[in-house]
Amino acid sequence: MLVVAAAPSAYSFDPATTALVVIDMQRDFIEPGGFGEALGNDVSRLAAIVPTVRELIAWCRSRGIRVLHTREGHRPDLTDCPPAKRRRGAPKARIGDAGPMGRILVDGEPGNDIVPELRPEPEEPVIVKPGKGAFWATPLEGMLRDAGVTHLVLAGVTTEVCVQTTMREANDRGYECLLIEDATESYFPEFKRATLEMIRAQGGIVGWTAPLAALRAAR
Ligand code: TIU
Repeated sequence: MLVVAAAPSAYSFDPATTALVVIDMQRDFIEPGGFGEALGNDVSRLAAIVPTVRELIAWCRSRGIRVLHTREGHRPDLTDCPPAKRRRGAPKARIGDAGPMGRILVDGEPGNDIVPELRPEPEEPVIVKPGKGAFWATPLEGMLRDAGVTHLVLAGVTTEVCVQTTMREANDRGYECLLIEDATESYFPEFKRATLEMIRAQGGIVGWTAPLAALRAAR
């Protein structure tokens, strides 16, 4: 077992039964012209964590921790995109509309690719998800169960939307979850701060948080 100096308390895990889930580090959220910008966000904040996420992935690979990636993406016919989701907000371009990186938030389009710095290894699963949470309408839970995974390390974007939703889904399914503080980011700094606080409040009601340096120092 390795022990991380995490908040609100020490987080213990066995690399053999742990998976890193890297959430939605895709061009749609990180580069101009994708879904994030279409919603009116300044996407430049998110690119700043790419080097840290890259280090985290490399560390996990070197420790034999399974690495999984997710992308938020819809089928080209949008049959997995509820009209309520497509209508939401007043975006410059809606899901499925043509944008500078291809159709917005559609699987297979250039904008839906994971950023090149974080390209998955061929053996690493990439879960394409139609929702904010990575468990909804995906094979993730069965994949984790088949692999005997009990602990999840989480990273990615955005902290309070897809990352927090996934962490809550995982927590309700019995996984012990650690969110890496400097490997997640939001378009809204105050939402990131609040999300980290609410996750570890009440004795870790949703799980644990720690910076990458604490994970690297785990013994
Ligand atoms: N809008 C926003 O903050 N996030 C999303 O729509 N998806 C993810 O967080 N991946």
